[in-house]
Amino acid sequence: MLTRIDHVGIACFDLDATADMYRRVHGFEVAHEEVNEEQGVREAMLRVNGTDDGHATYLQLLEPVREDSPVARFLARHGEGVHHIAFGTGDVAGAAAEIGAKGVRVLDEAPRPGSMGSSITFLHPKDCGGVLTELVQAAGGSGGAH
Ligand code: CMX
Ligand code: CO
Repeated sequence: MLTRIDHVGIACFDLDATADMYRRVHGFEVAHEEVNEEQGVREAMLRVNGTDDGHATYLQLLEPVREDSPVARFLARHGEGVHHIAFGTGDVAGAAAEIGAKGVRVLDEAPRPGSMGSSITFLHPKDCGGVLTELVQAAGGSGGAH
């Protein structure tokens, strides 16, 4: 079951400048920053609000750390902007199996590490109305802090 919007991923060329814009214009602060080598990104999580499953909704700013990464390819083709939407679930492997059984391409054989100790997997945008879709299980399972 998908229970919340975990984050909206936004591709940018300059993470620090984009985070500054969100601080100045929207009043959002960076709650967390990390490099995910496997995904090829430096990312900043801007917490927007808490959700009624005990977790939260974020903006995820993404700056590529190598040219052969999905975010670098996206920026080259489309420029800066919304890259993906991520839904939260208490069971990412179960949700991916359930959705995969409906004929949607799941892009990872097994969940991979995501932001803040979460487990993530992606659904192909061509099977989701043109939207690259991520499923996220927060660290500590369905009831833990995110
Ligand atoms: N949203 C919507 N459509 C997208 C897209 C996106 N983010 N990225 C690519 N596409 C579309 C392209 O427009 C293209 O469509 P057309 O054939 O109609 O032109 C098609 O998908 C293939 O594009 P591509 O440039 O060949 O794309 P890639 O080789 O990068 O493959 C995808 C696309 C989705 C399989 C790949 O980006 C992927 O595996 N993504 C998952 C991992 C990821 O994005 N990680 C970064 C985020 C990490 C995080 O959130 O923590
Ligand atoms: Co994401």
